[in-house]
Amino acid sequence: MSTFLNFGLRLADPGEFTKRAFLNGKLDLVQAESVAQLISSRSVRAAELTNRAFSGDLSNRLDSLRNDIMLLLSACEYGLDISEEDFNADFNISSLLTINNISTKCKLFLEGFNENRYYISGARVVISGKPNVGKSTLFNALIGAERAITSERPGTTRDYIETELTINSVPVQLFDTAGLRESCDVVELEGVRRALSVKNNCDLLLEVHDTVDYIDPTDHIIHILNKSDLHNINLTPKDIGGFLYLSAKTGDGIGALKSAIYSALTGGAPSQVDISLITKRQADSMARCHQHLLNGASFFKENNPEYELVSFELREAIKQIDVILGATYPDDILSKIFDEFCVGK
Ligand SMILES: Nc1nc2c(ncn2[C@@H]2O[C@H](COP(=O)(O)OP(=O)(O)O)[C@@H](O)[C@H]2O)c(=O)[nH]1
Ligand SMILES: [Mg+2]
Repeated sequence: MSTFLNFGLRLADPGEFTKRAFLNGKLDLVQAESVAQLISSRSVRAAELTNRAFSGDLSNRLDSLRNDIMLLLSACEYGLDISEEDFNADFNISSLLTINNISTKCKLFLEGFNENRYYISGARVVISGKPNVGKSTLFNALIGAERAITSERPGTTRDYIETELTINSVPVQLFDTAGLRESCDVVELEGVRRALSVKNNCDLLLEVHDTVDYIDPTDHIIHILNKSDLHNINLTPKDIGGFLYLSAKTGDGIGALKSAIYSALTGGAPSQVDISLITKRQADSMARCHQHLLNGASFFKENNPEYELVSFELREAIKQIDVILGATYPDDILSKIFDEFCVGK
């Protein structure tokens, strides 16, 4: 290889082959992104969905959505041209219905992504809480193995440890963190700092308590009241409202916790969606497209529809679909996408 390199041969950049296929119009950006996703798929569902994107089925759906918006845009441009006397209230109502239908389609795309995103990218789930509440014991109970060291001495977990497991086919990266407490020990403080950084960058937090603390019910947090084997006699259902009550030590309630994790990540029922957006980049653009359609609809609702403004919003919505498909793209987006590929793809 070094001989060839001396002759001027160079190694391919990450994702270079796929990038060239994209730049030469053989693949659109959705298909190009699906190559990397397909390779890193960690669940059958992820492989199925990324395969639908690779085959062009997702792009066809997006094209059809773009077409719907384009047709409405043409109608509105026509509305701009006709005089006020010719203004047709029926046209206004039917256009409003159409824009609402299209925005529902966008919403379905977004909901489908939310249901499926963790099947595709995996979820970061972090166990957090004060020292000694049973975080490491819970970590071991969830993975069904003695991985984390547990002890009655607070401050046993000095850093964080992580492992991979699947919960109902959703790939989960599970983190056990150091208990958050004030300390003068430099090593422990570093553990706490790292625990905070993992905690701030997760998809779902399992906050463990061993007493009934005040809790603020927030999305993306499951509050767990651990050690049910010790104090279940004294607690009423009212005391434990908002908590998932379990014993990490005996395993009682671990099944219910896994179901709660699955529901929090996917919305509960197995997804019916067979074609889904597959990256956050795509979903972010779809959310912007949806917002432009909602803005557009608000200009119809008046008795005197403002077609200039509707047209503007429809054009902006179309631009977002073009961004998803890669019909228009800023250069830095391309390097961001393809740099994540491994060499030789
Ligand atoms: N009785 C009982 N003890 C528990 C339970 N979970 C953890 N412990 C004990 O609490 C102590 C601290 O547990 P550990 O998992 O190290 O806590 P961490 O500091 O939050 O990681 C250990 O002695 C565990 O055996 C539980 O569900 N029931
Ligand atoms: Mg621990």
